[in-house]
Amino acid sequence: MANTTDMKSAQWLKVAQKNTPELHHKTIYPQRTITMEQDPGAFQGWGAKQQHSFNPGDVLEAGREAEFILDFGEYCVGQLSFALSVEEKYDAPLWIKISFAEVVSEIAEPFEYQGTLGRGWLQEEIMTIDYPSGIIQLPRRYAFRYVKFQICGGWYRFYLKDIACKTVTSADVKAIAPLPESFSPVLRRIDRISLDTLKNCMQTVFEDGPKRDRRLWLGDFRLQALVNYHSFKNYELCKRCLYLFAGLTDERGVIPSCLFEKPAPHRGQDFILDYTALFMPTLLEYAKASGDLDTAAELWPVAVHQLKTVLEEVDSEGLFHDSKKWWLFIDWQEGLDKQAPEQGVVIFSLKKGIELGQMLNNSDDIAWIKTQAGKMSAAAVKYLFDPVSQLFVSGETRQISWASQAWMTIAGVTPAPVMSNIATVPDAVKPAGPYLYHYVVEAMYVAGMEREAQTLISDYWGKMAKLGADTFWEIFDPENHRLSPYKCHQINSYCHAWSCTPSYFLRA
Ligand code: RAM
Repeated sequence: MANTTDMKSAQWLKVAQKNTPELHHKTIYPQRTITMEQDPGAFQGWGAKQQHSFNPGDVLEAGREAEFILDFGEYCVGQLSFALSVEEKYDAPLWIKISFAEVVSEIAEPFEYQGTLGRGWLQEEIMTIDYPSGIIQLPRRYAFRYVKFQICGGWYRFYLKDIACKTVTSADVKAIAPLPESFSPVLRRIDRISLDTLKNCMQTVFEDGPKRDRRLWLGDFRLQALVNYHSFKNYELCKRCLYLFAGLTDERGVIPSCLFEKPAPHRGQDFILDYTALFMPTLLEYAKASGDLDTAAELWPVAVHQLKTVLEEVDSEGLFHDSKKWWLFIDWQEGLDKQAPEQGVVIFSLKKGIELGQMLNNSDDIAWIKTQAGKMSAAAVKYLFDPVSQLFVSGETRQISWASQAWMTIAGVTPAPVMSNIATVPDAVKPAGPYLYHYVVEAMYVAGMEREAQTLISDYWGKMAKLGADTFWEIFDPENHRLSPYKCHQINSYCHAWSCTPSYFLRA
């Protein structure tokens, strides 16, 4: 007989299933044909130059061999279809290679792939067609703005028309009003790009990226949900994601850091300590935004269990140590010491536990959570705060990083104005990507540095916008456009969930 935990998991996966959102579609057509040009001032050194404008009824035609690059004019997530026909003197199968690109470099440069992730994420299809006529519908869902067709036929002409993408999202774009004119044009543009990013990641779960990894990650989900509460307000999708996590805990009761929907919901292999801790805040934020206290009450034991699990890494004095049993994420920055930032994440999550516990009147749990939060805050000041620099330090090397100051500030452990102090330390370890930049901006708001926060949004996300981003990127270093945690910039995701948060700051 199935035990109670299994029964609960099955029940929760059913709740998740019931909350599968409605999907919205739109048909998008290519706007123009382009060529790729090397341009040192453009993102990753490549620009797109218009060849011809392109209208929905237009036909692409050639004989023998041809290459066409189409620009859809906006970022699309969906299925591509087109109609094919050939001259009567057709004498050989038609070979077609189709490559999709979120950004120009993906098709401007050949895929000489040596990255660490599966090559299958690079979006391309090769087909050989014996009888080229009628509508061709490509098999996958693609994420792109540009499509390259490379075609090879025989001694005949071929014709390509009705090229279109049927897009898909669970975001209801009608629910959104643009930011008021009182915001600067730069910030309004950043907001629009952020919402496009979120919309394209909103599918039957909050995906981290519609090109890659196309799955639900807890750390990304928390940030997407925050933006969603102030924009599309799809509470059903948030509920589905919470129940998927709760329904897929492992034998220790720990929720996975990522999960897959197909062929049936199942957990990924990664366990990130900071993500695990953040389940509690994510549940609280959902309850506050949606008013759905029933879900919060039902999943409260799961959230408490996550806190208990991460506390196993904290010593009797309240200090976090890396036992190497977990993946400590925080950011992709190489060499970043995670001790102090993790200490901050756990304190923050405990405090959110107190808040949710109070909403649900769970006095027993609140008592021990309070004790732990107090102990960890005291240990943070005693062992990780350096009175000379007036900054938090991390690990044995006593590393000074933005990550440590940001997370301690968010956690409310502020023996000094560390967010302004760090600005005077040029060699402090900086964030490498938008996920940590989000928390730096949040810490600035918490510290009352509203002007600095808005400047950072305009500078960092604004730089991506200036470089032509249609949606915000997974990783962005203004000094190194080809930075990739996976040793290949082409496999980076250029529409990435965790980068959509400027809209949260601008709209909340
Ligand atoms: C990557 C994804 C995802 C992130 C994890 C840590 O695989 O980009 O967004 O949450 O790493």
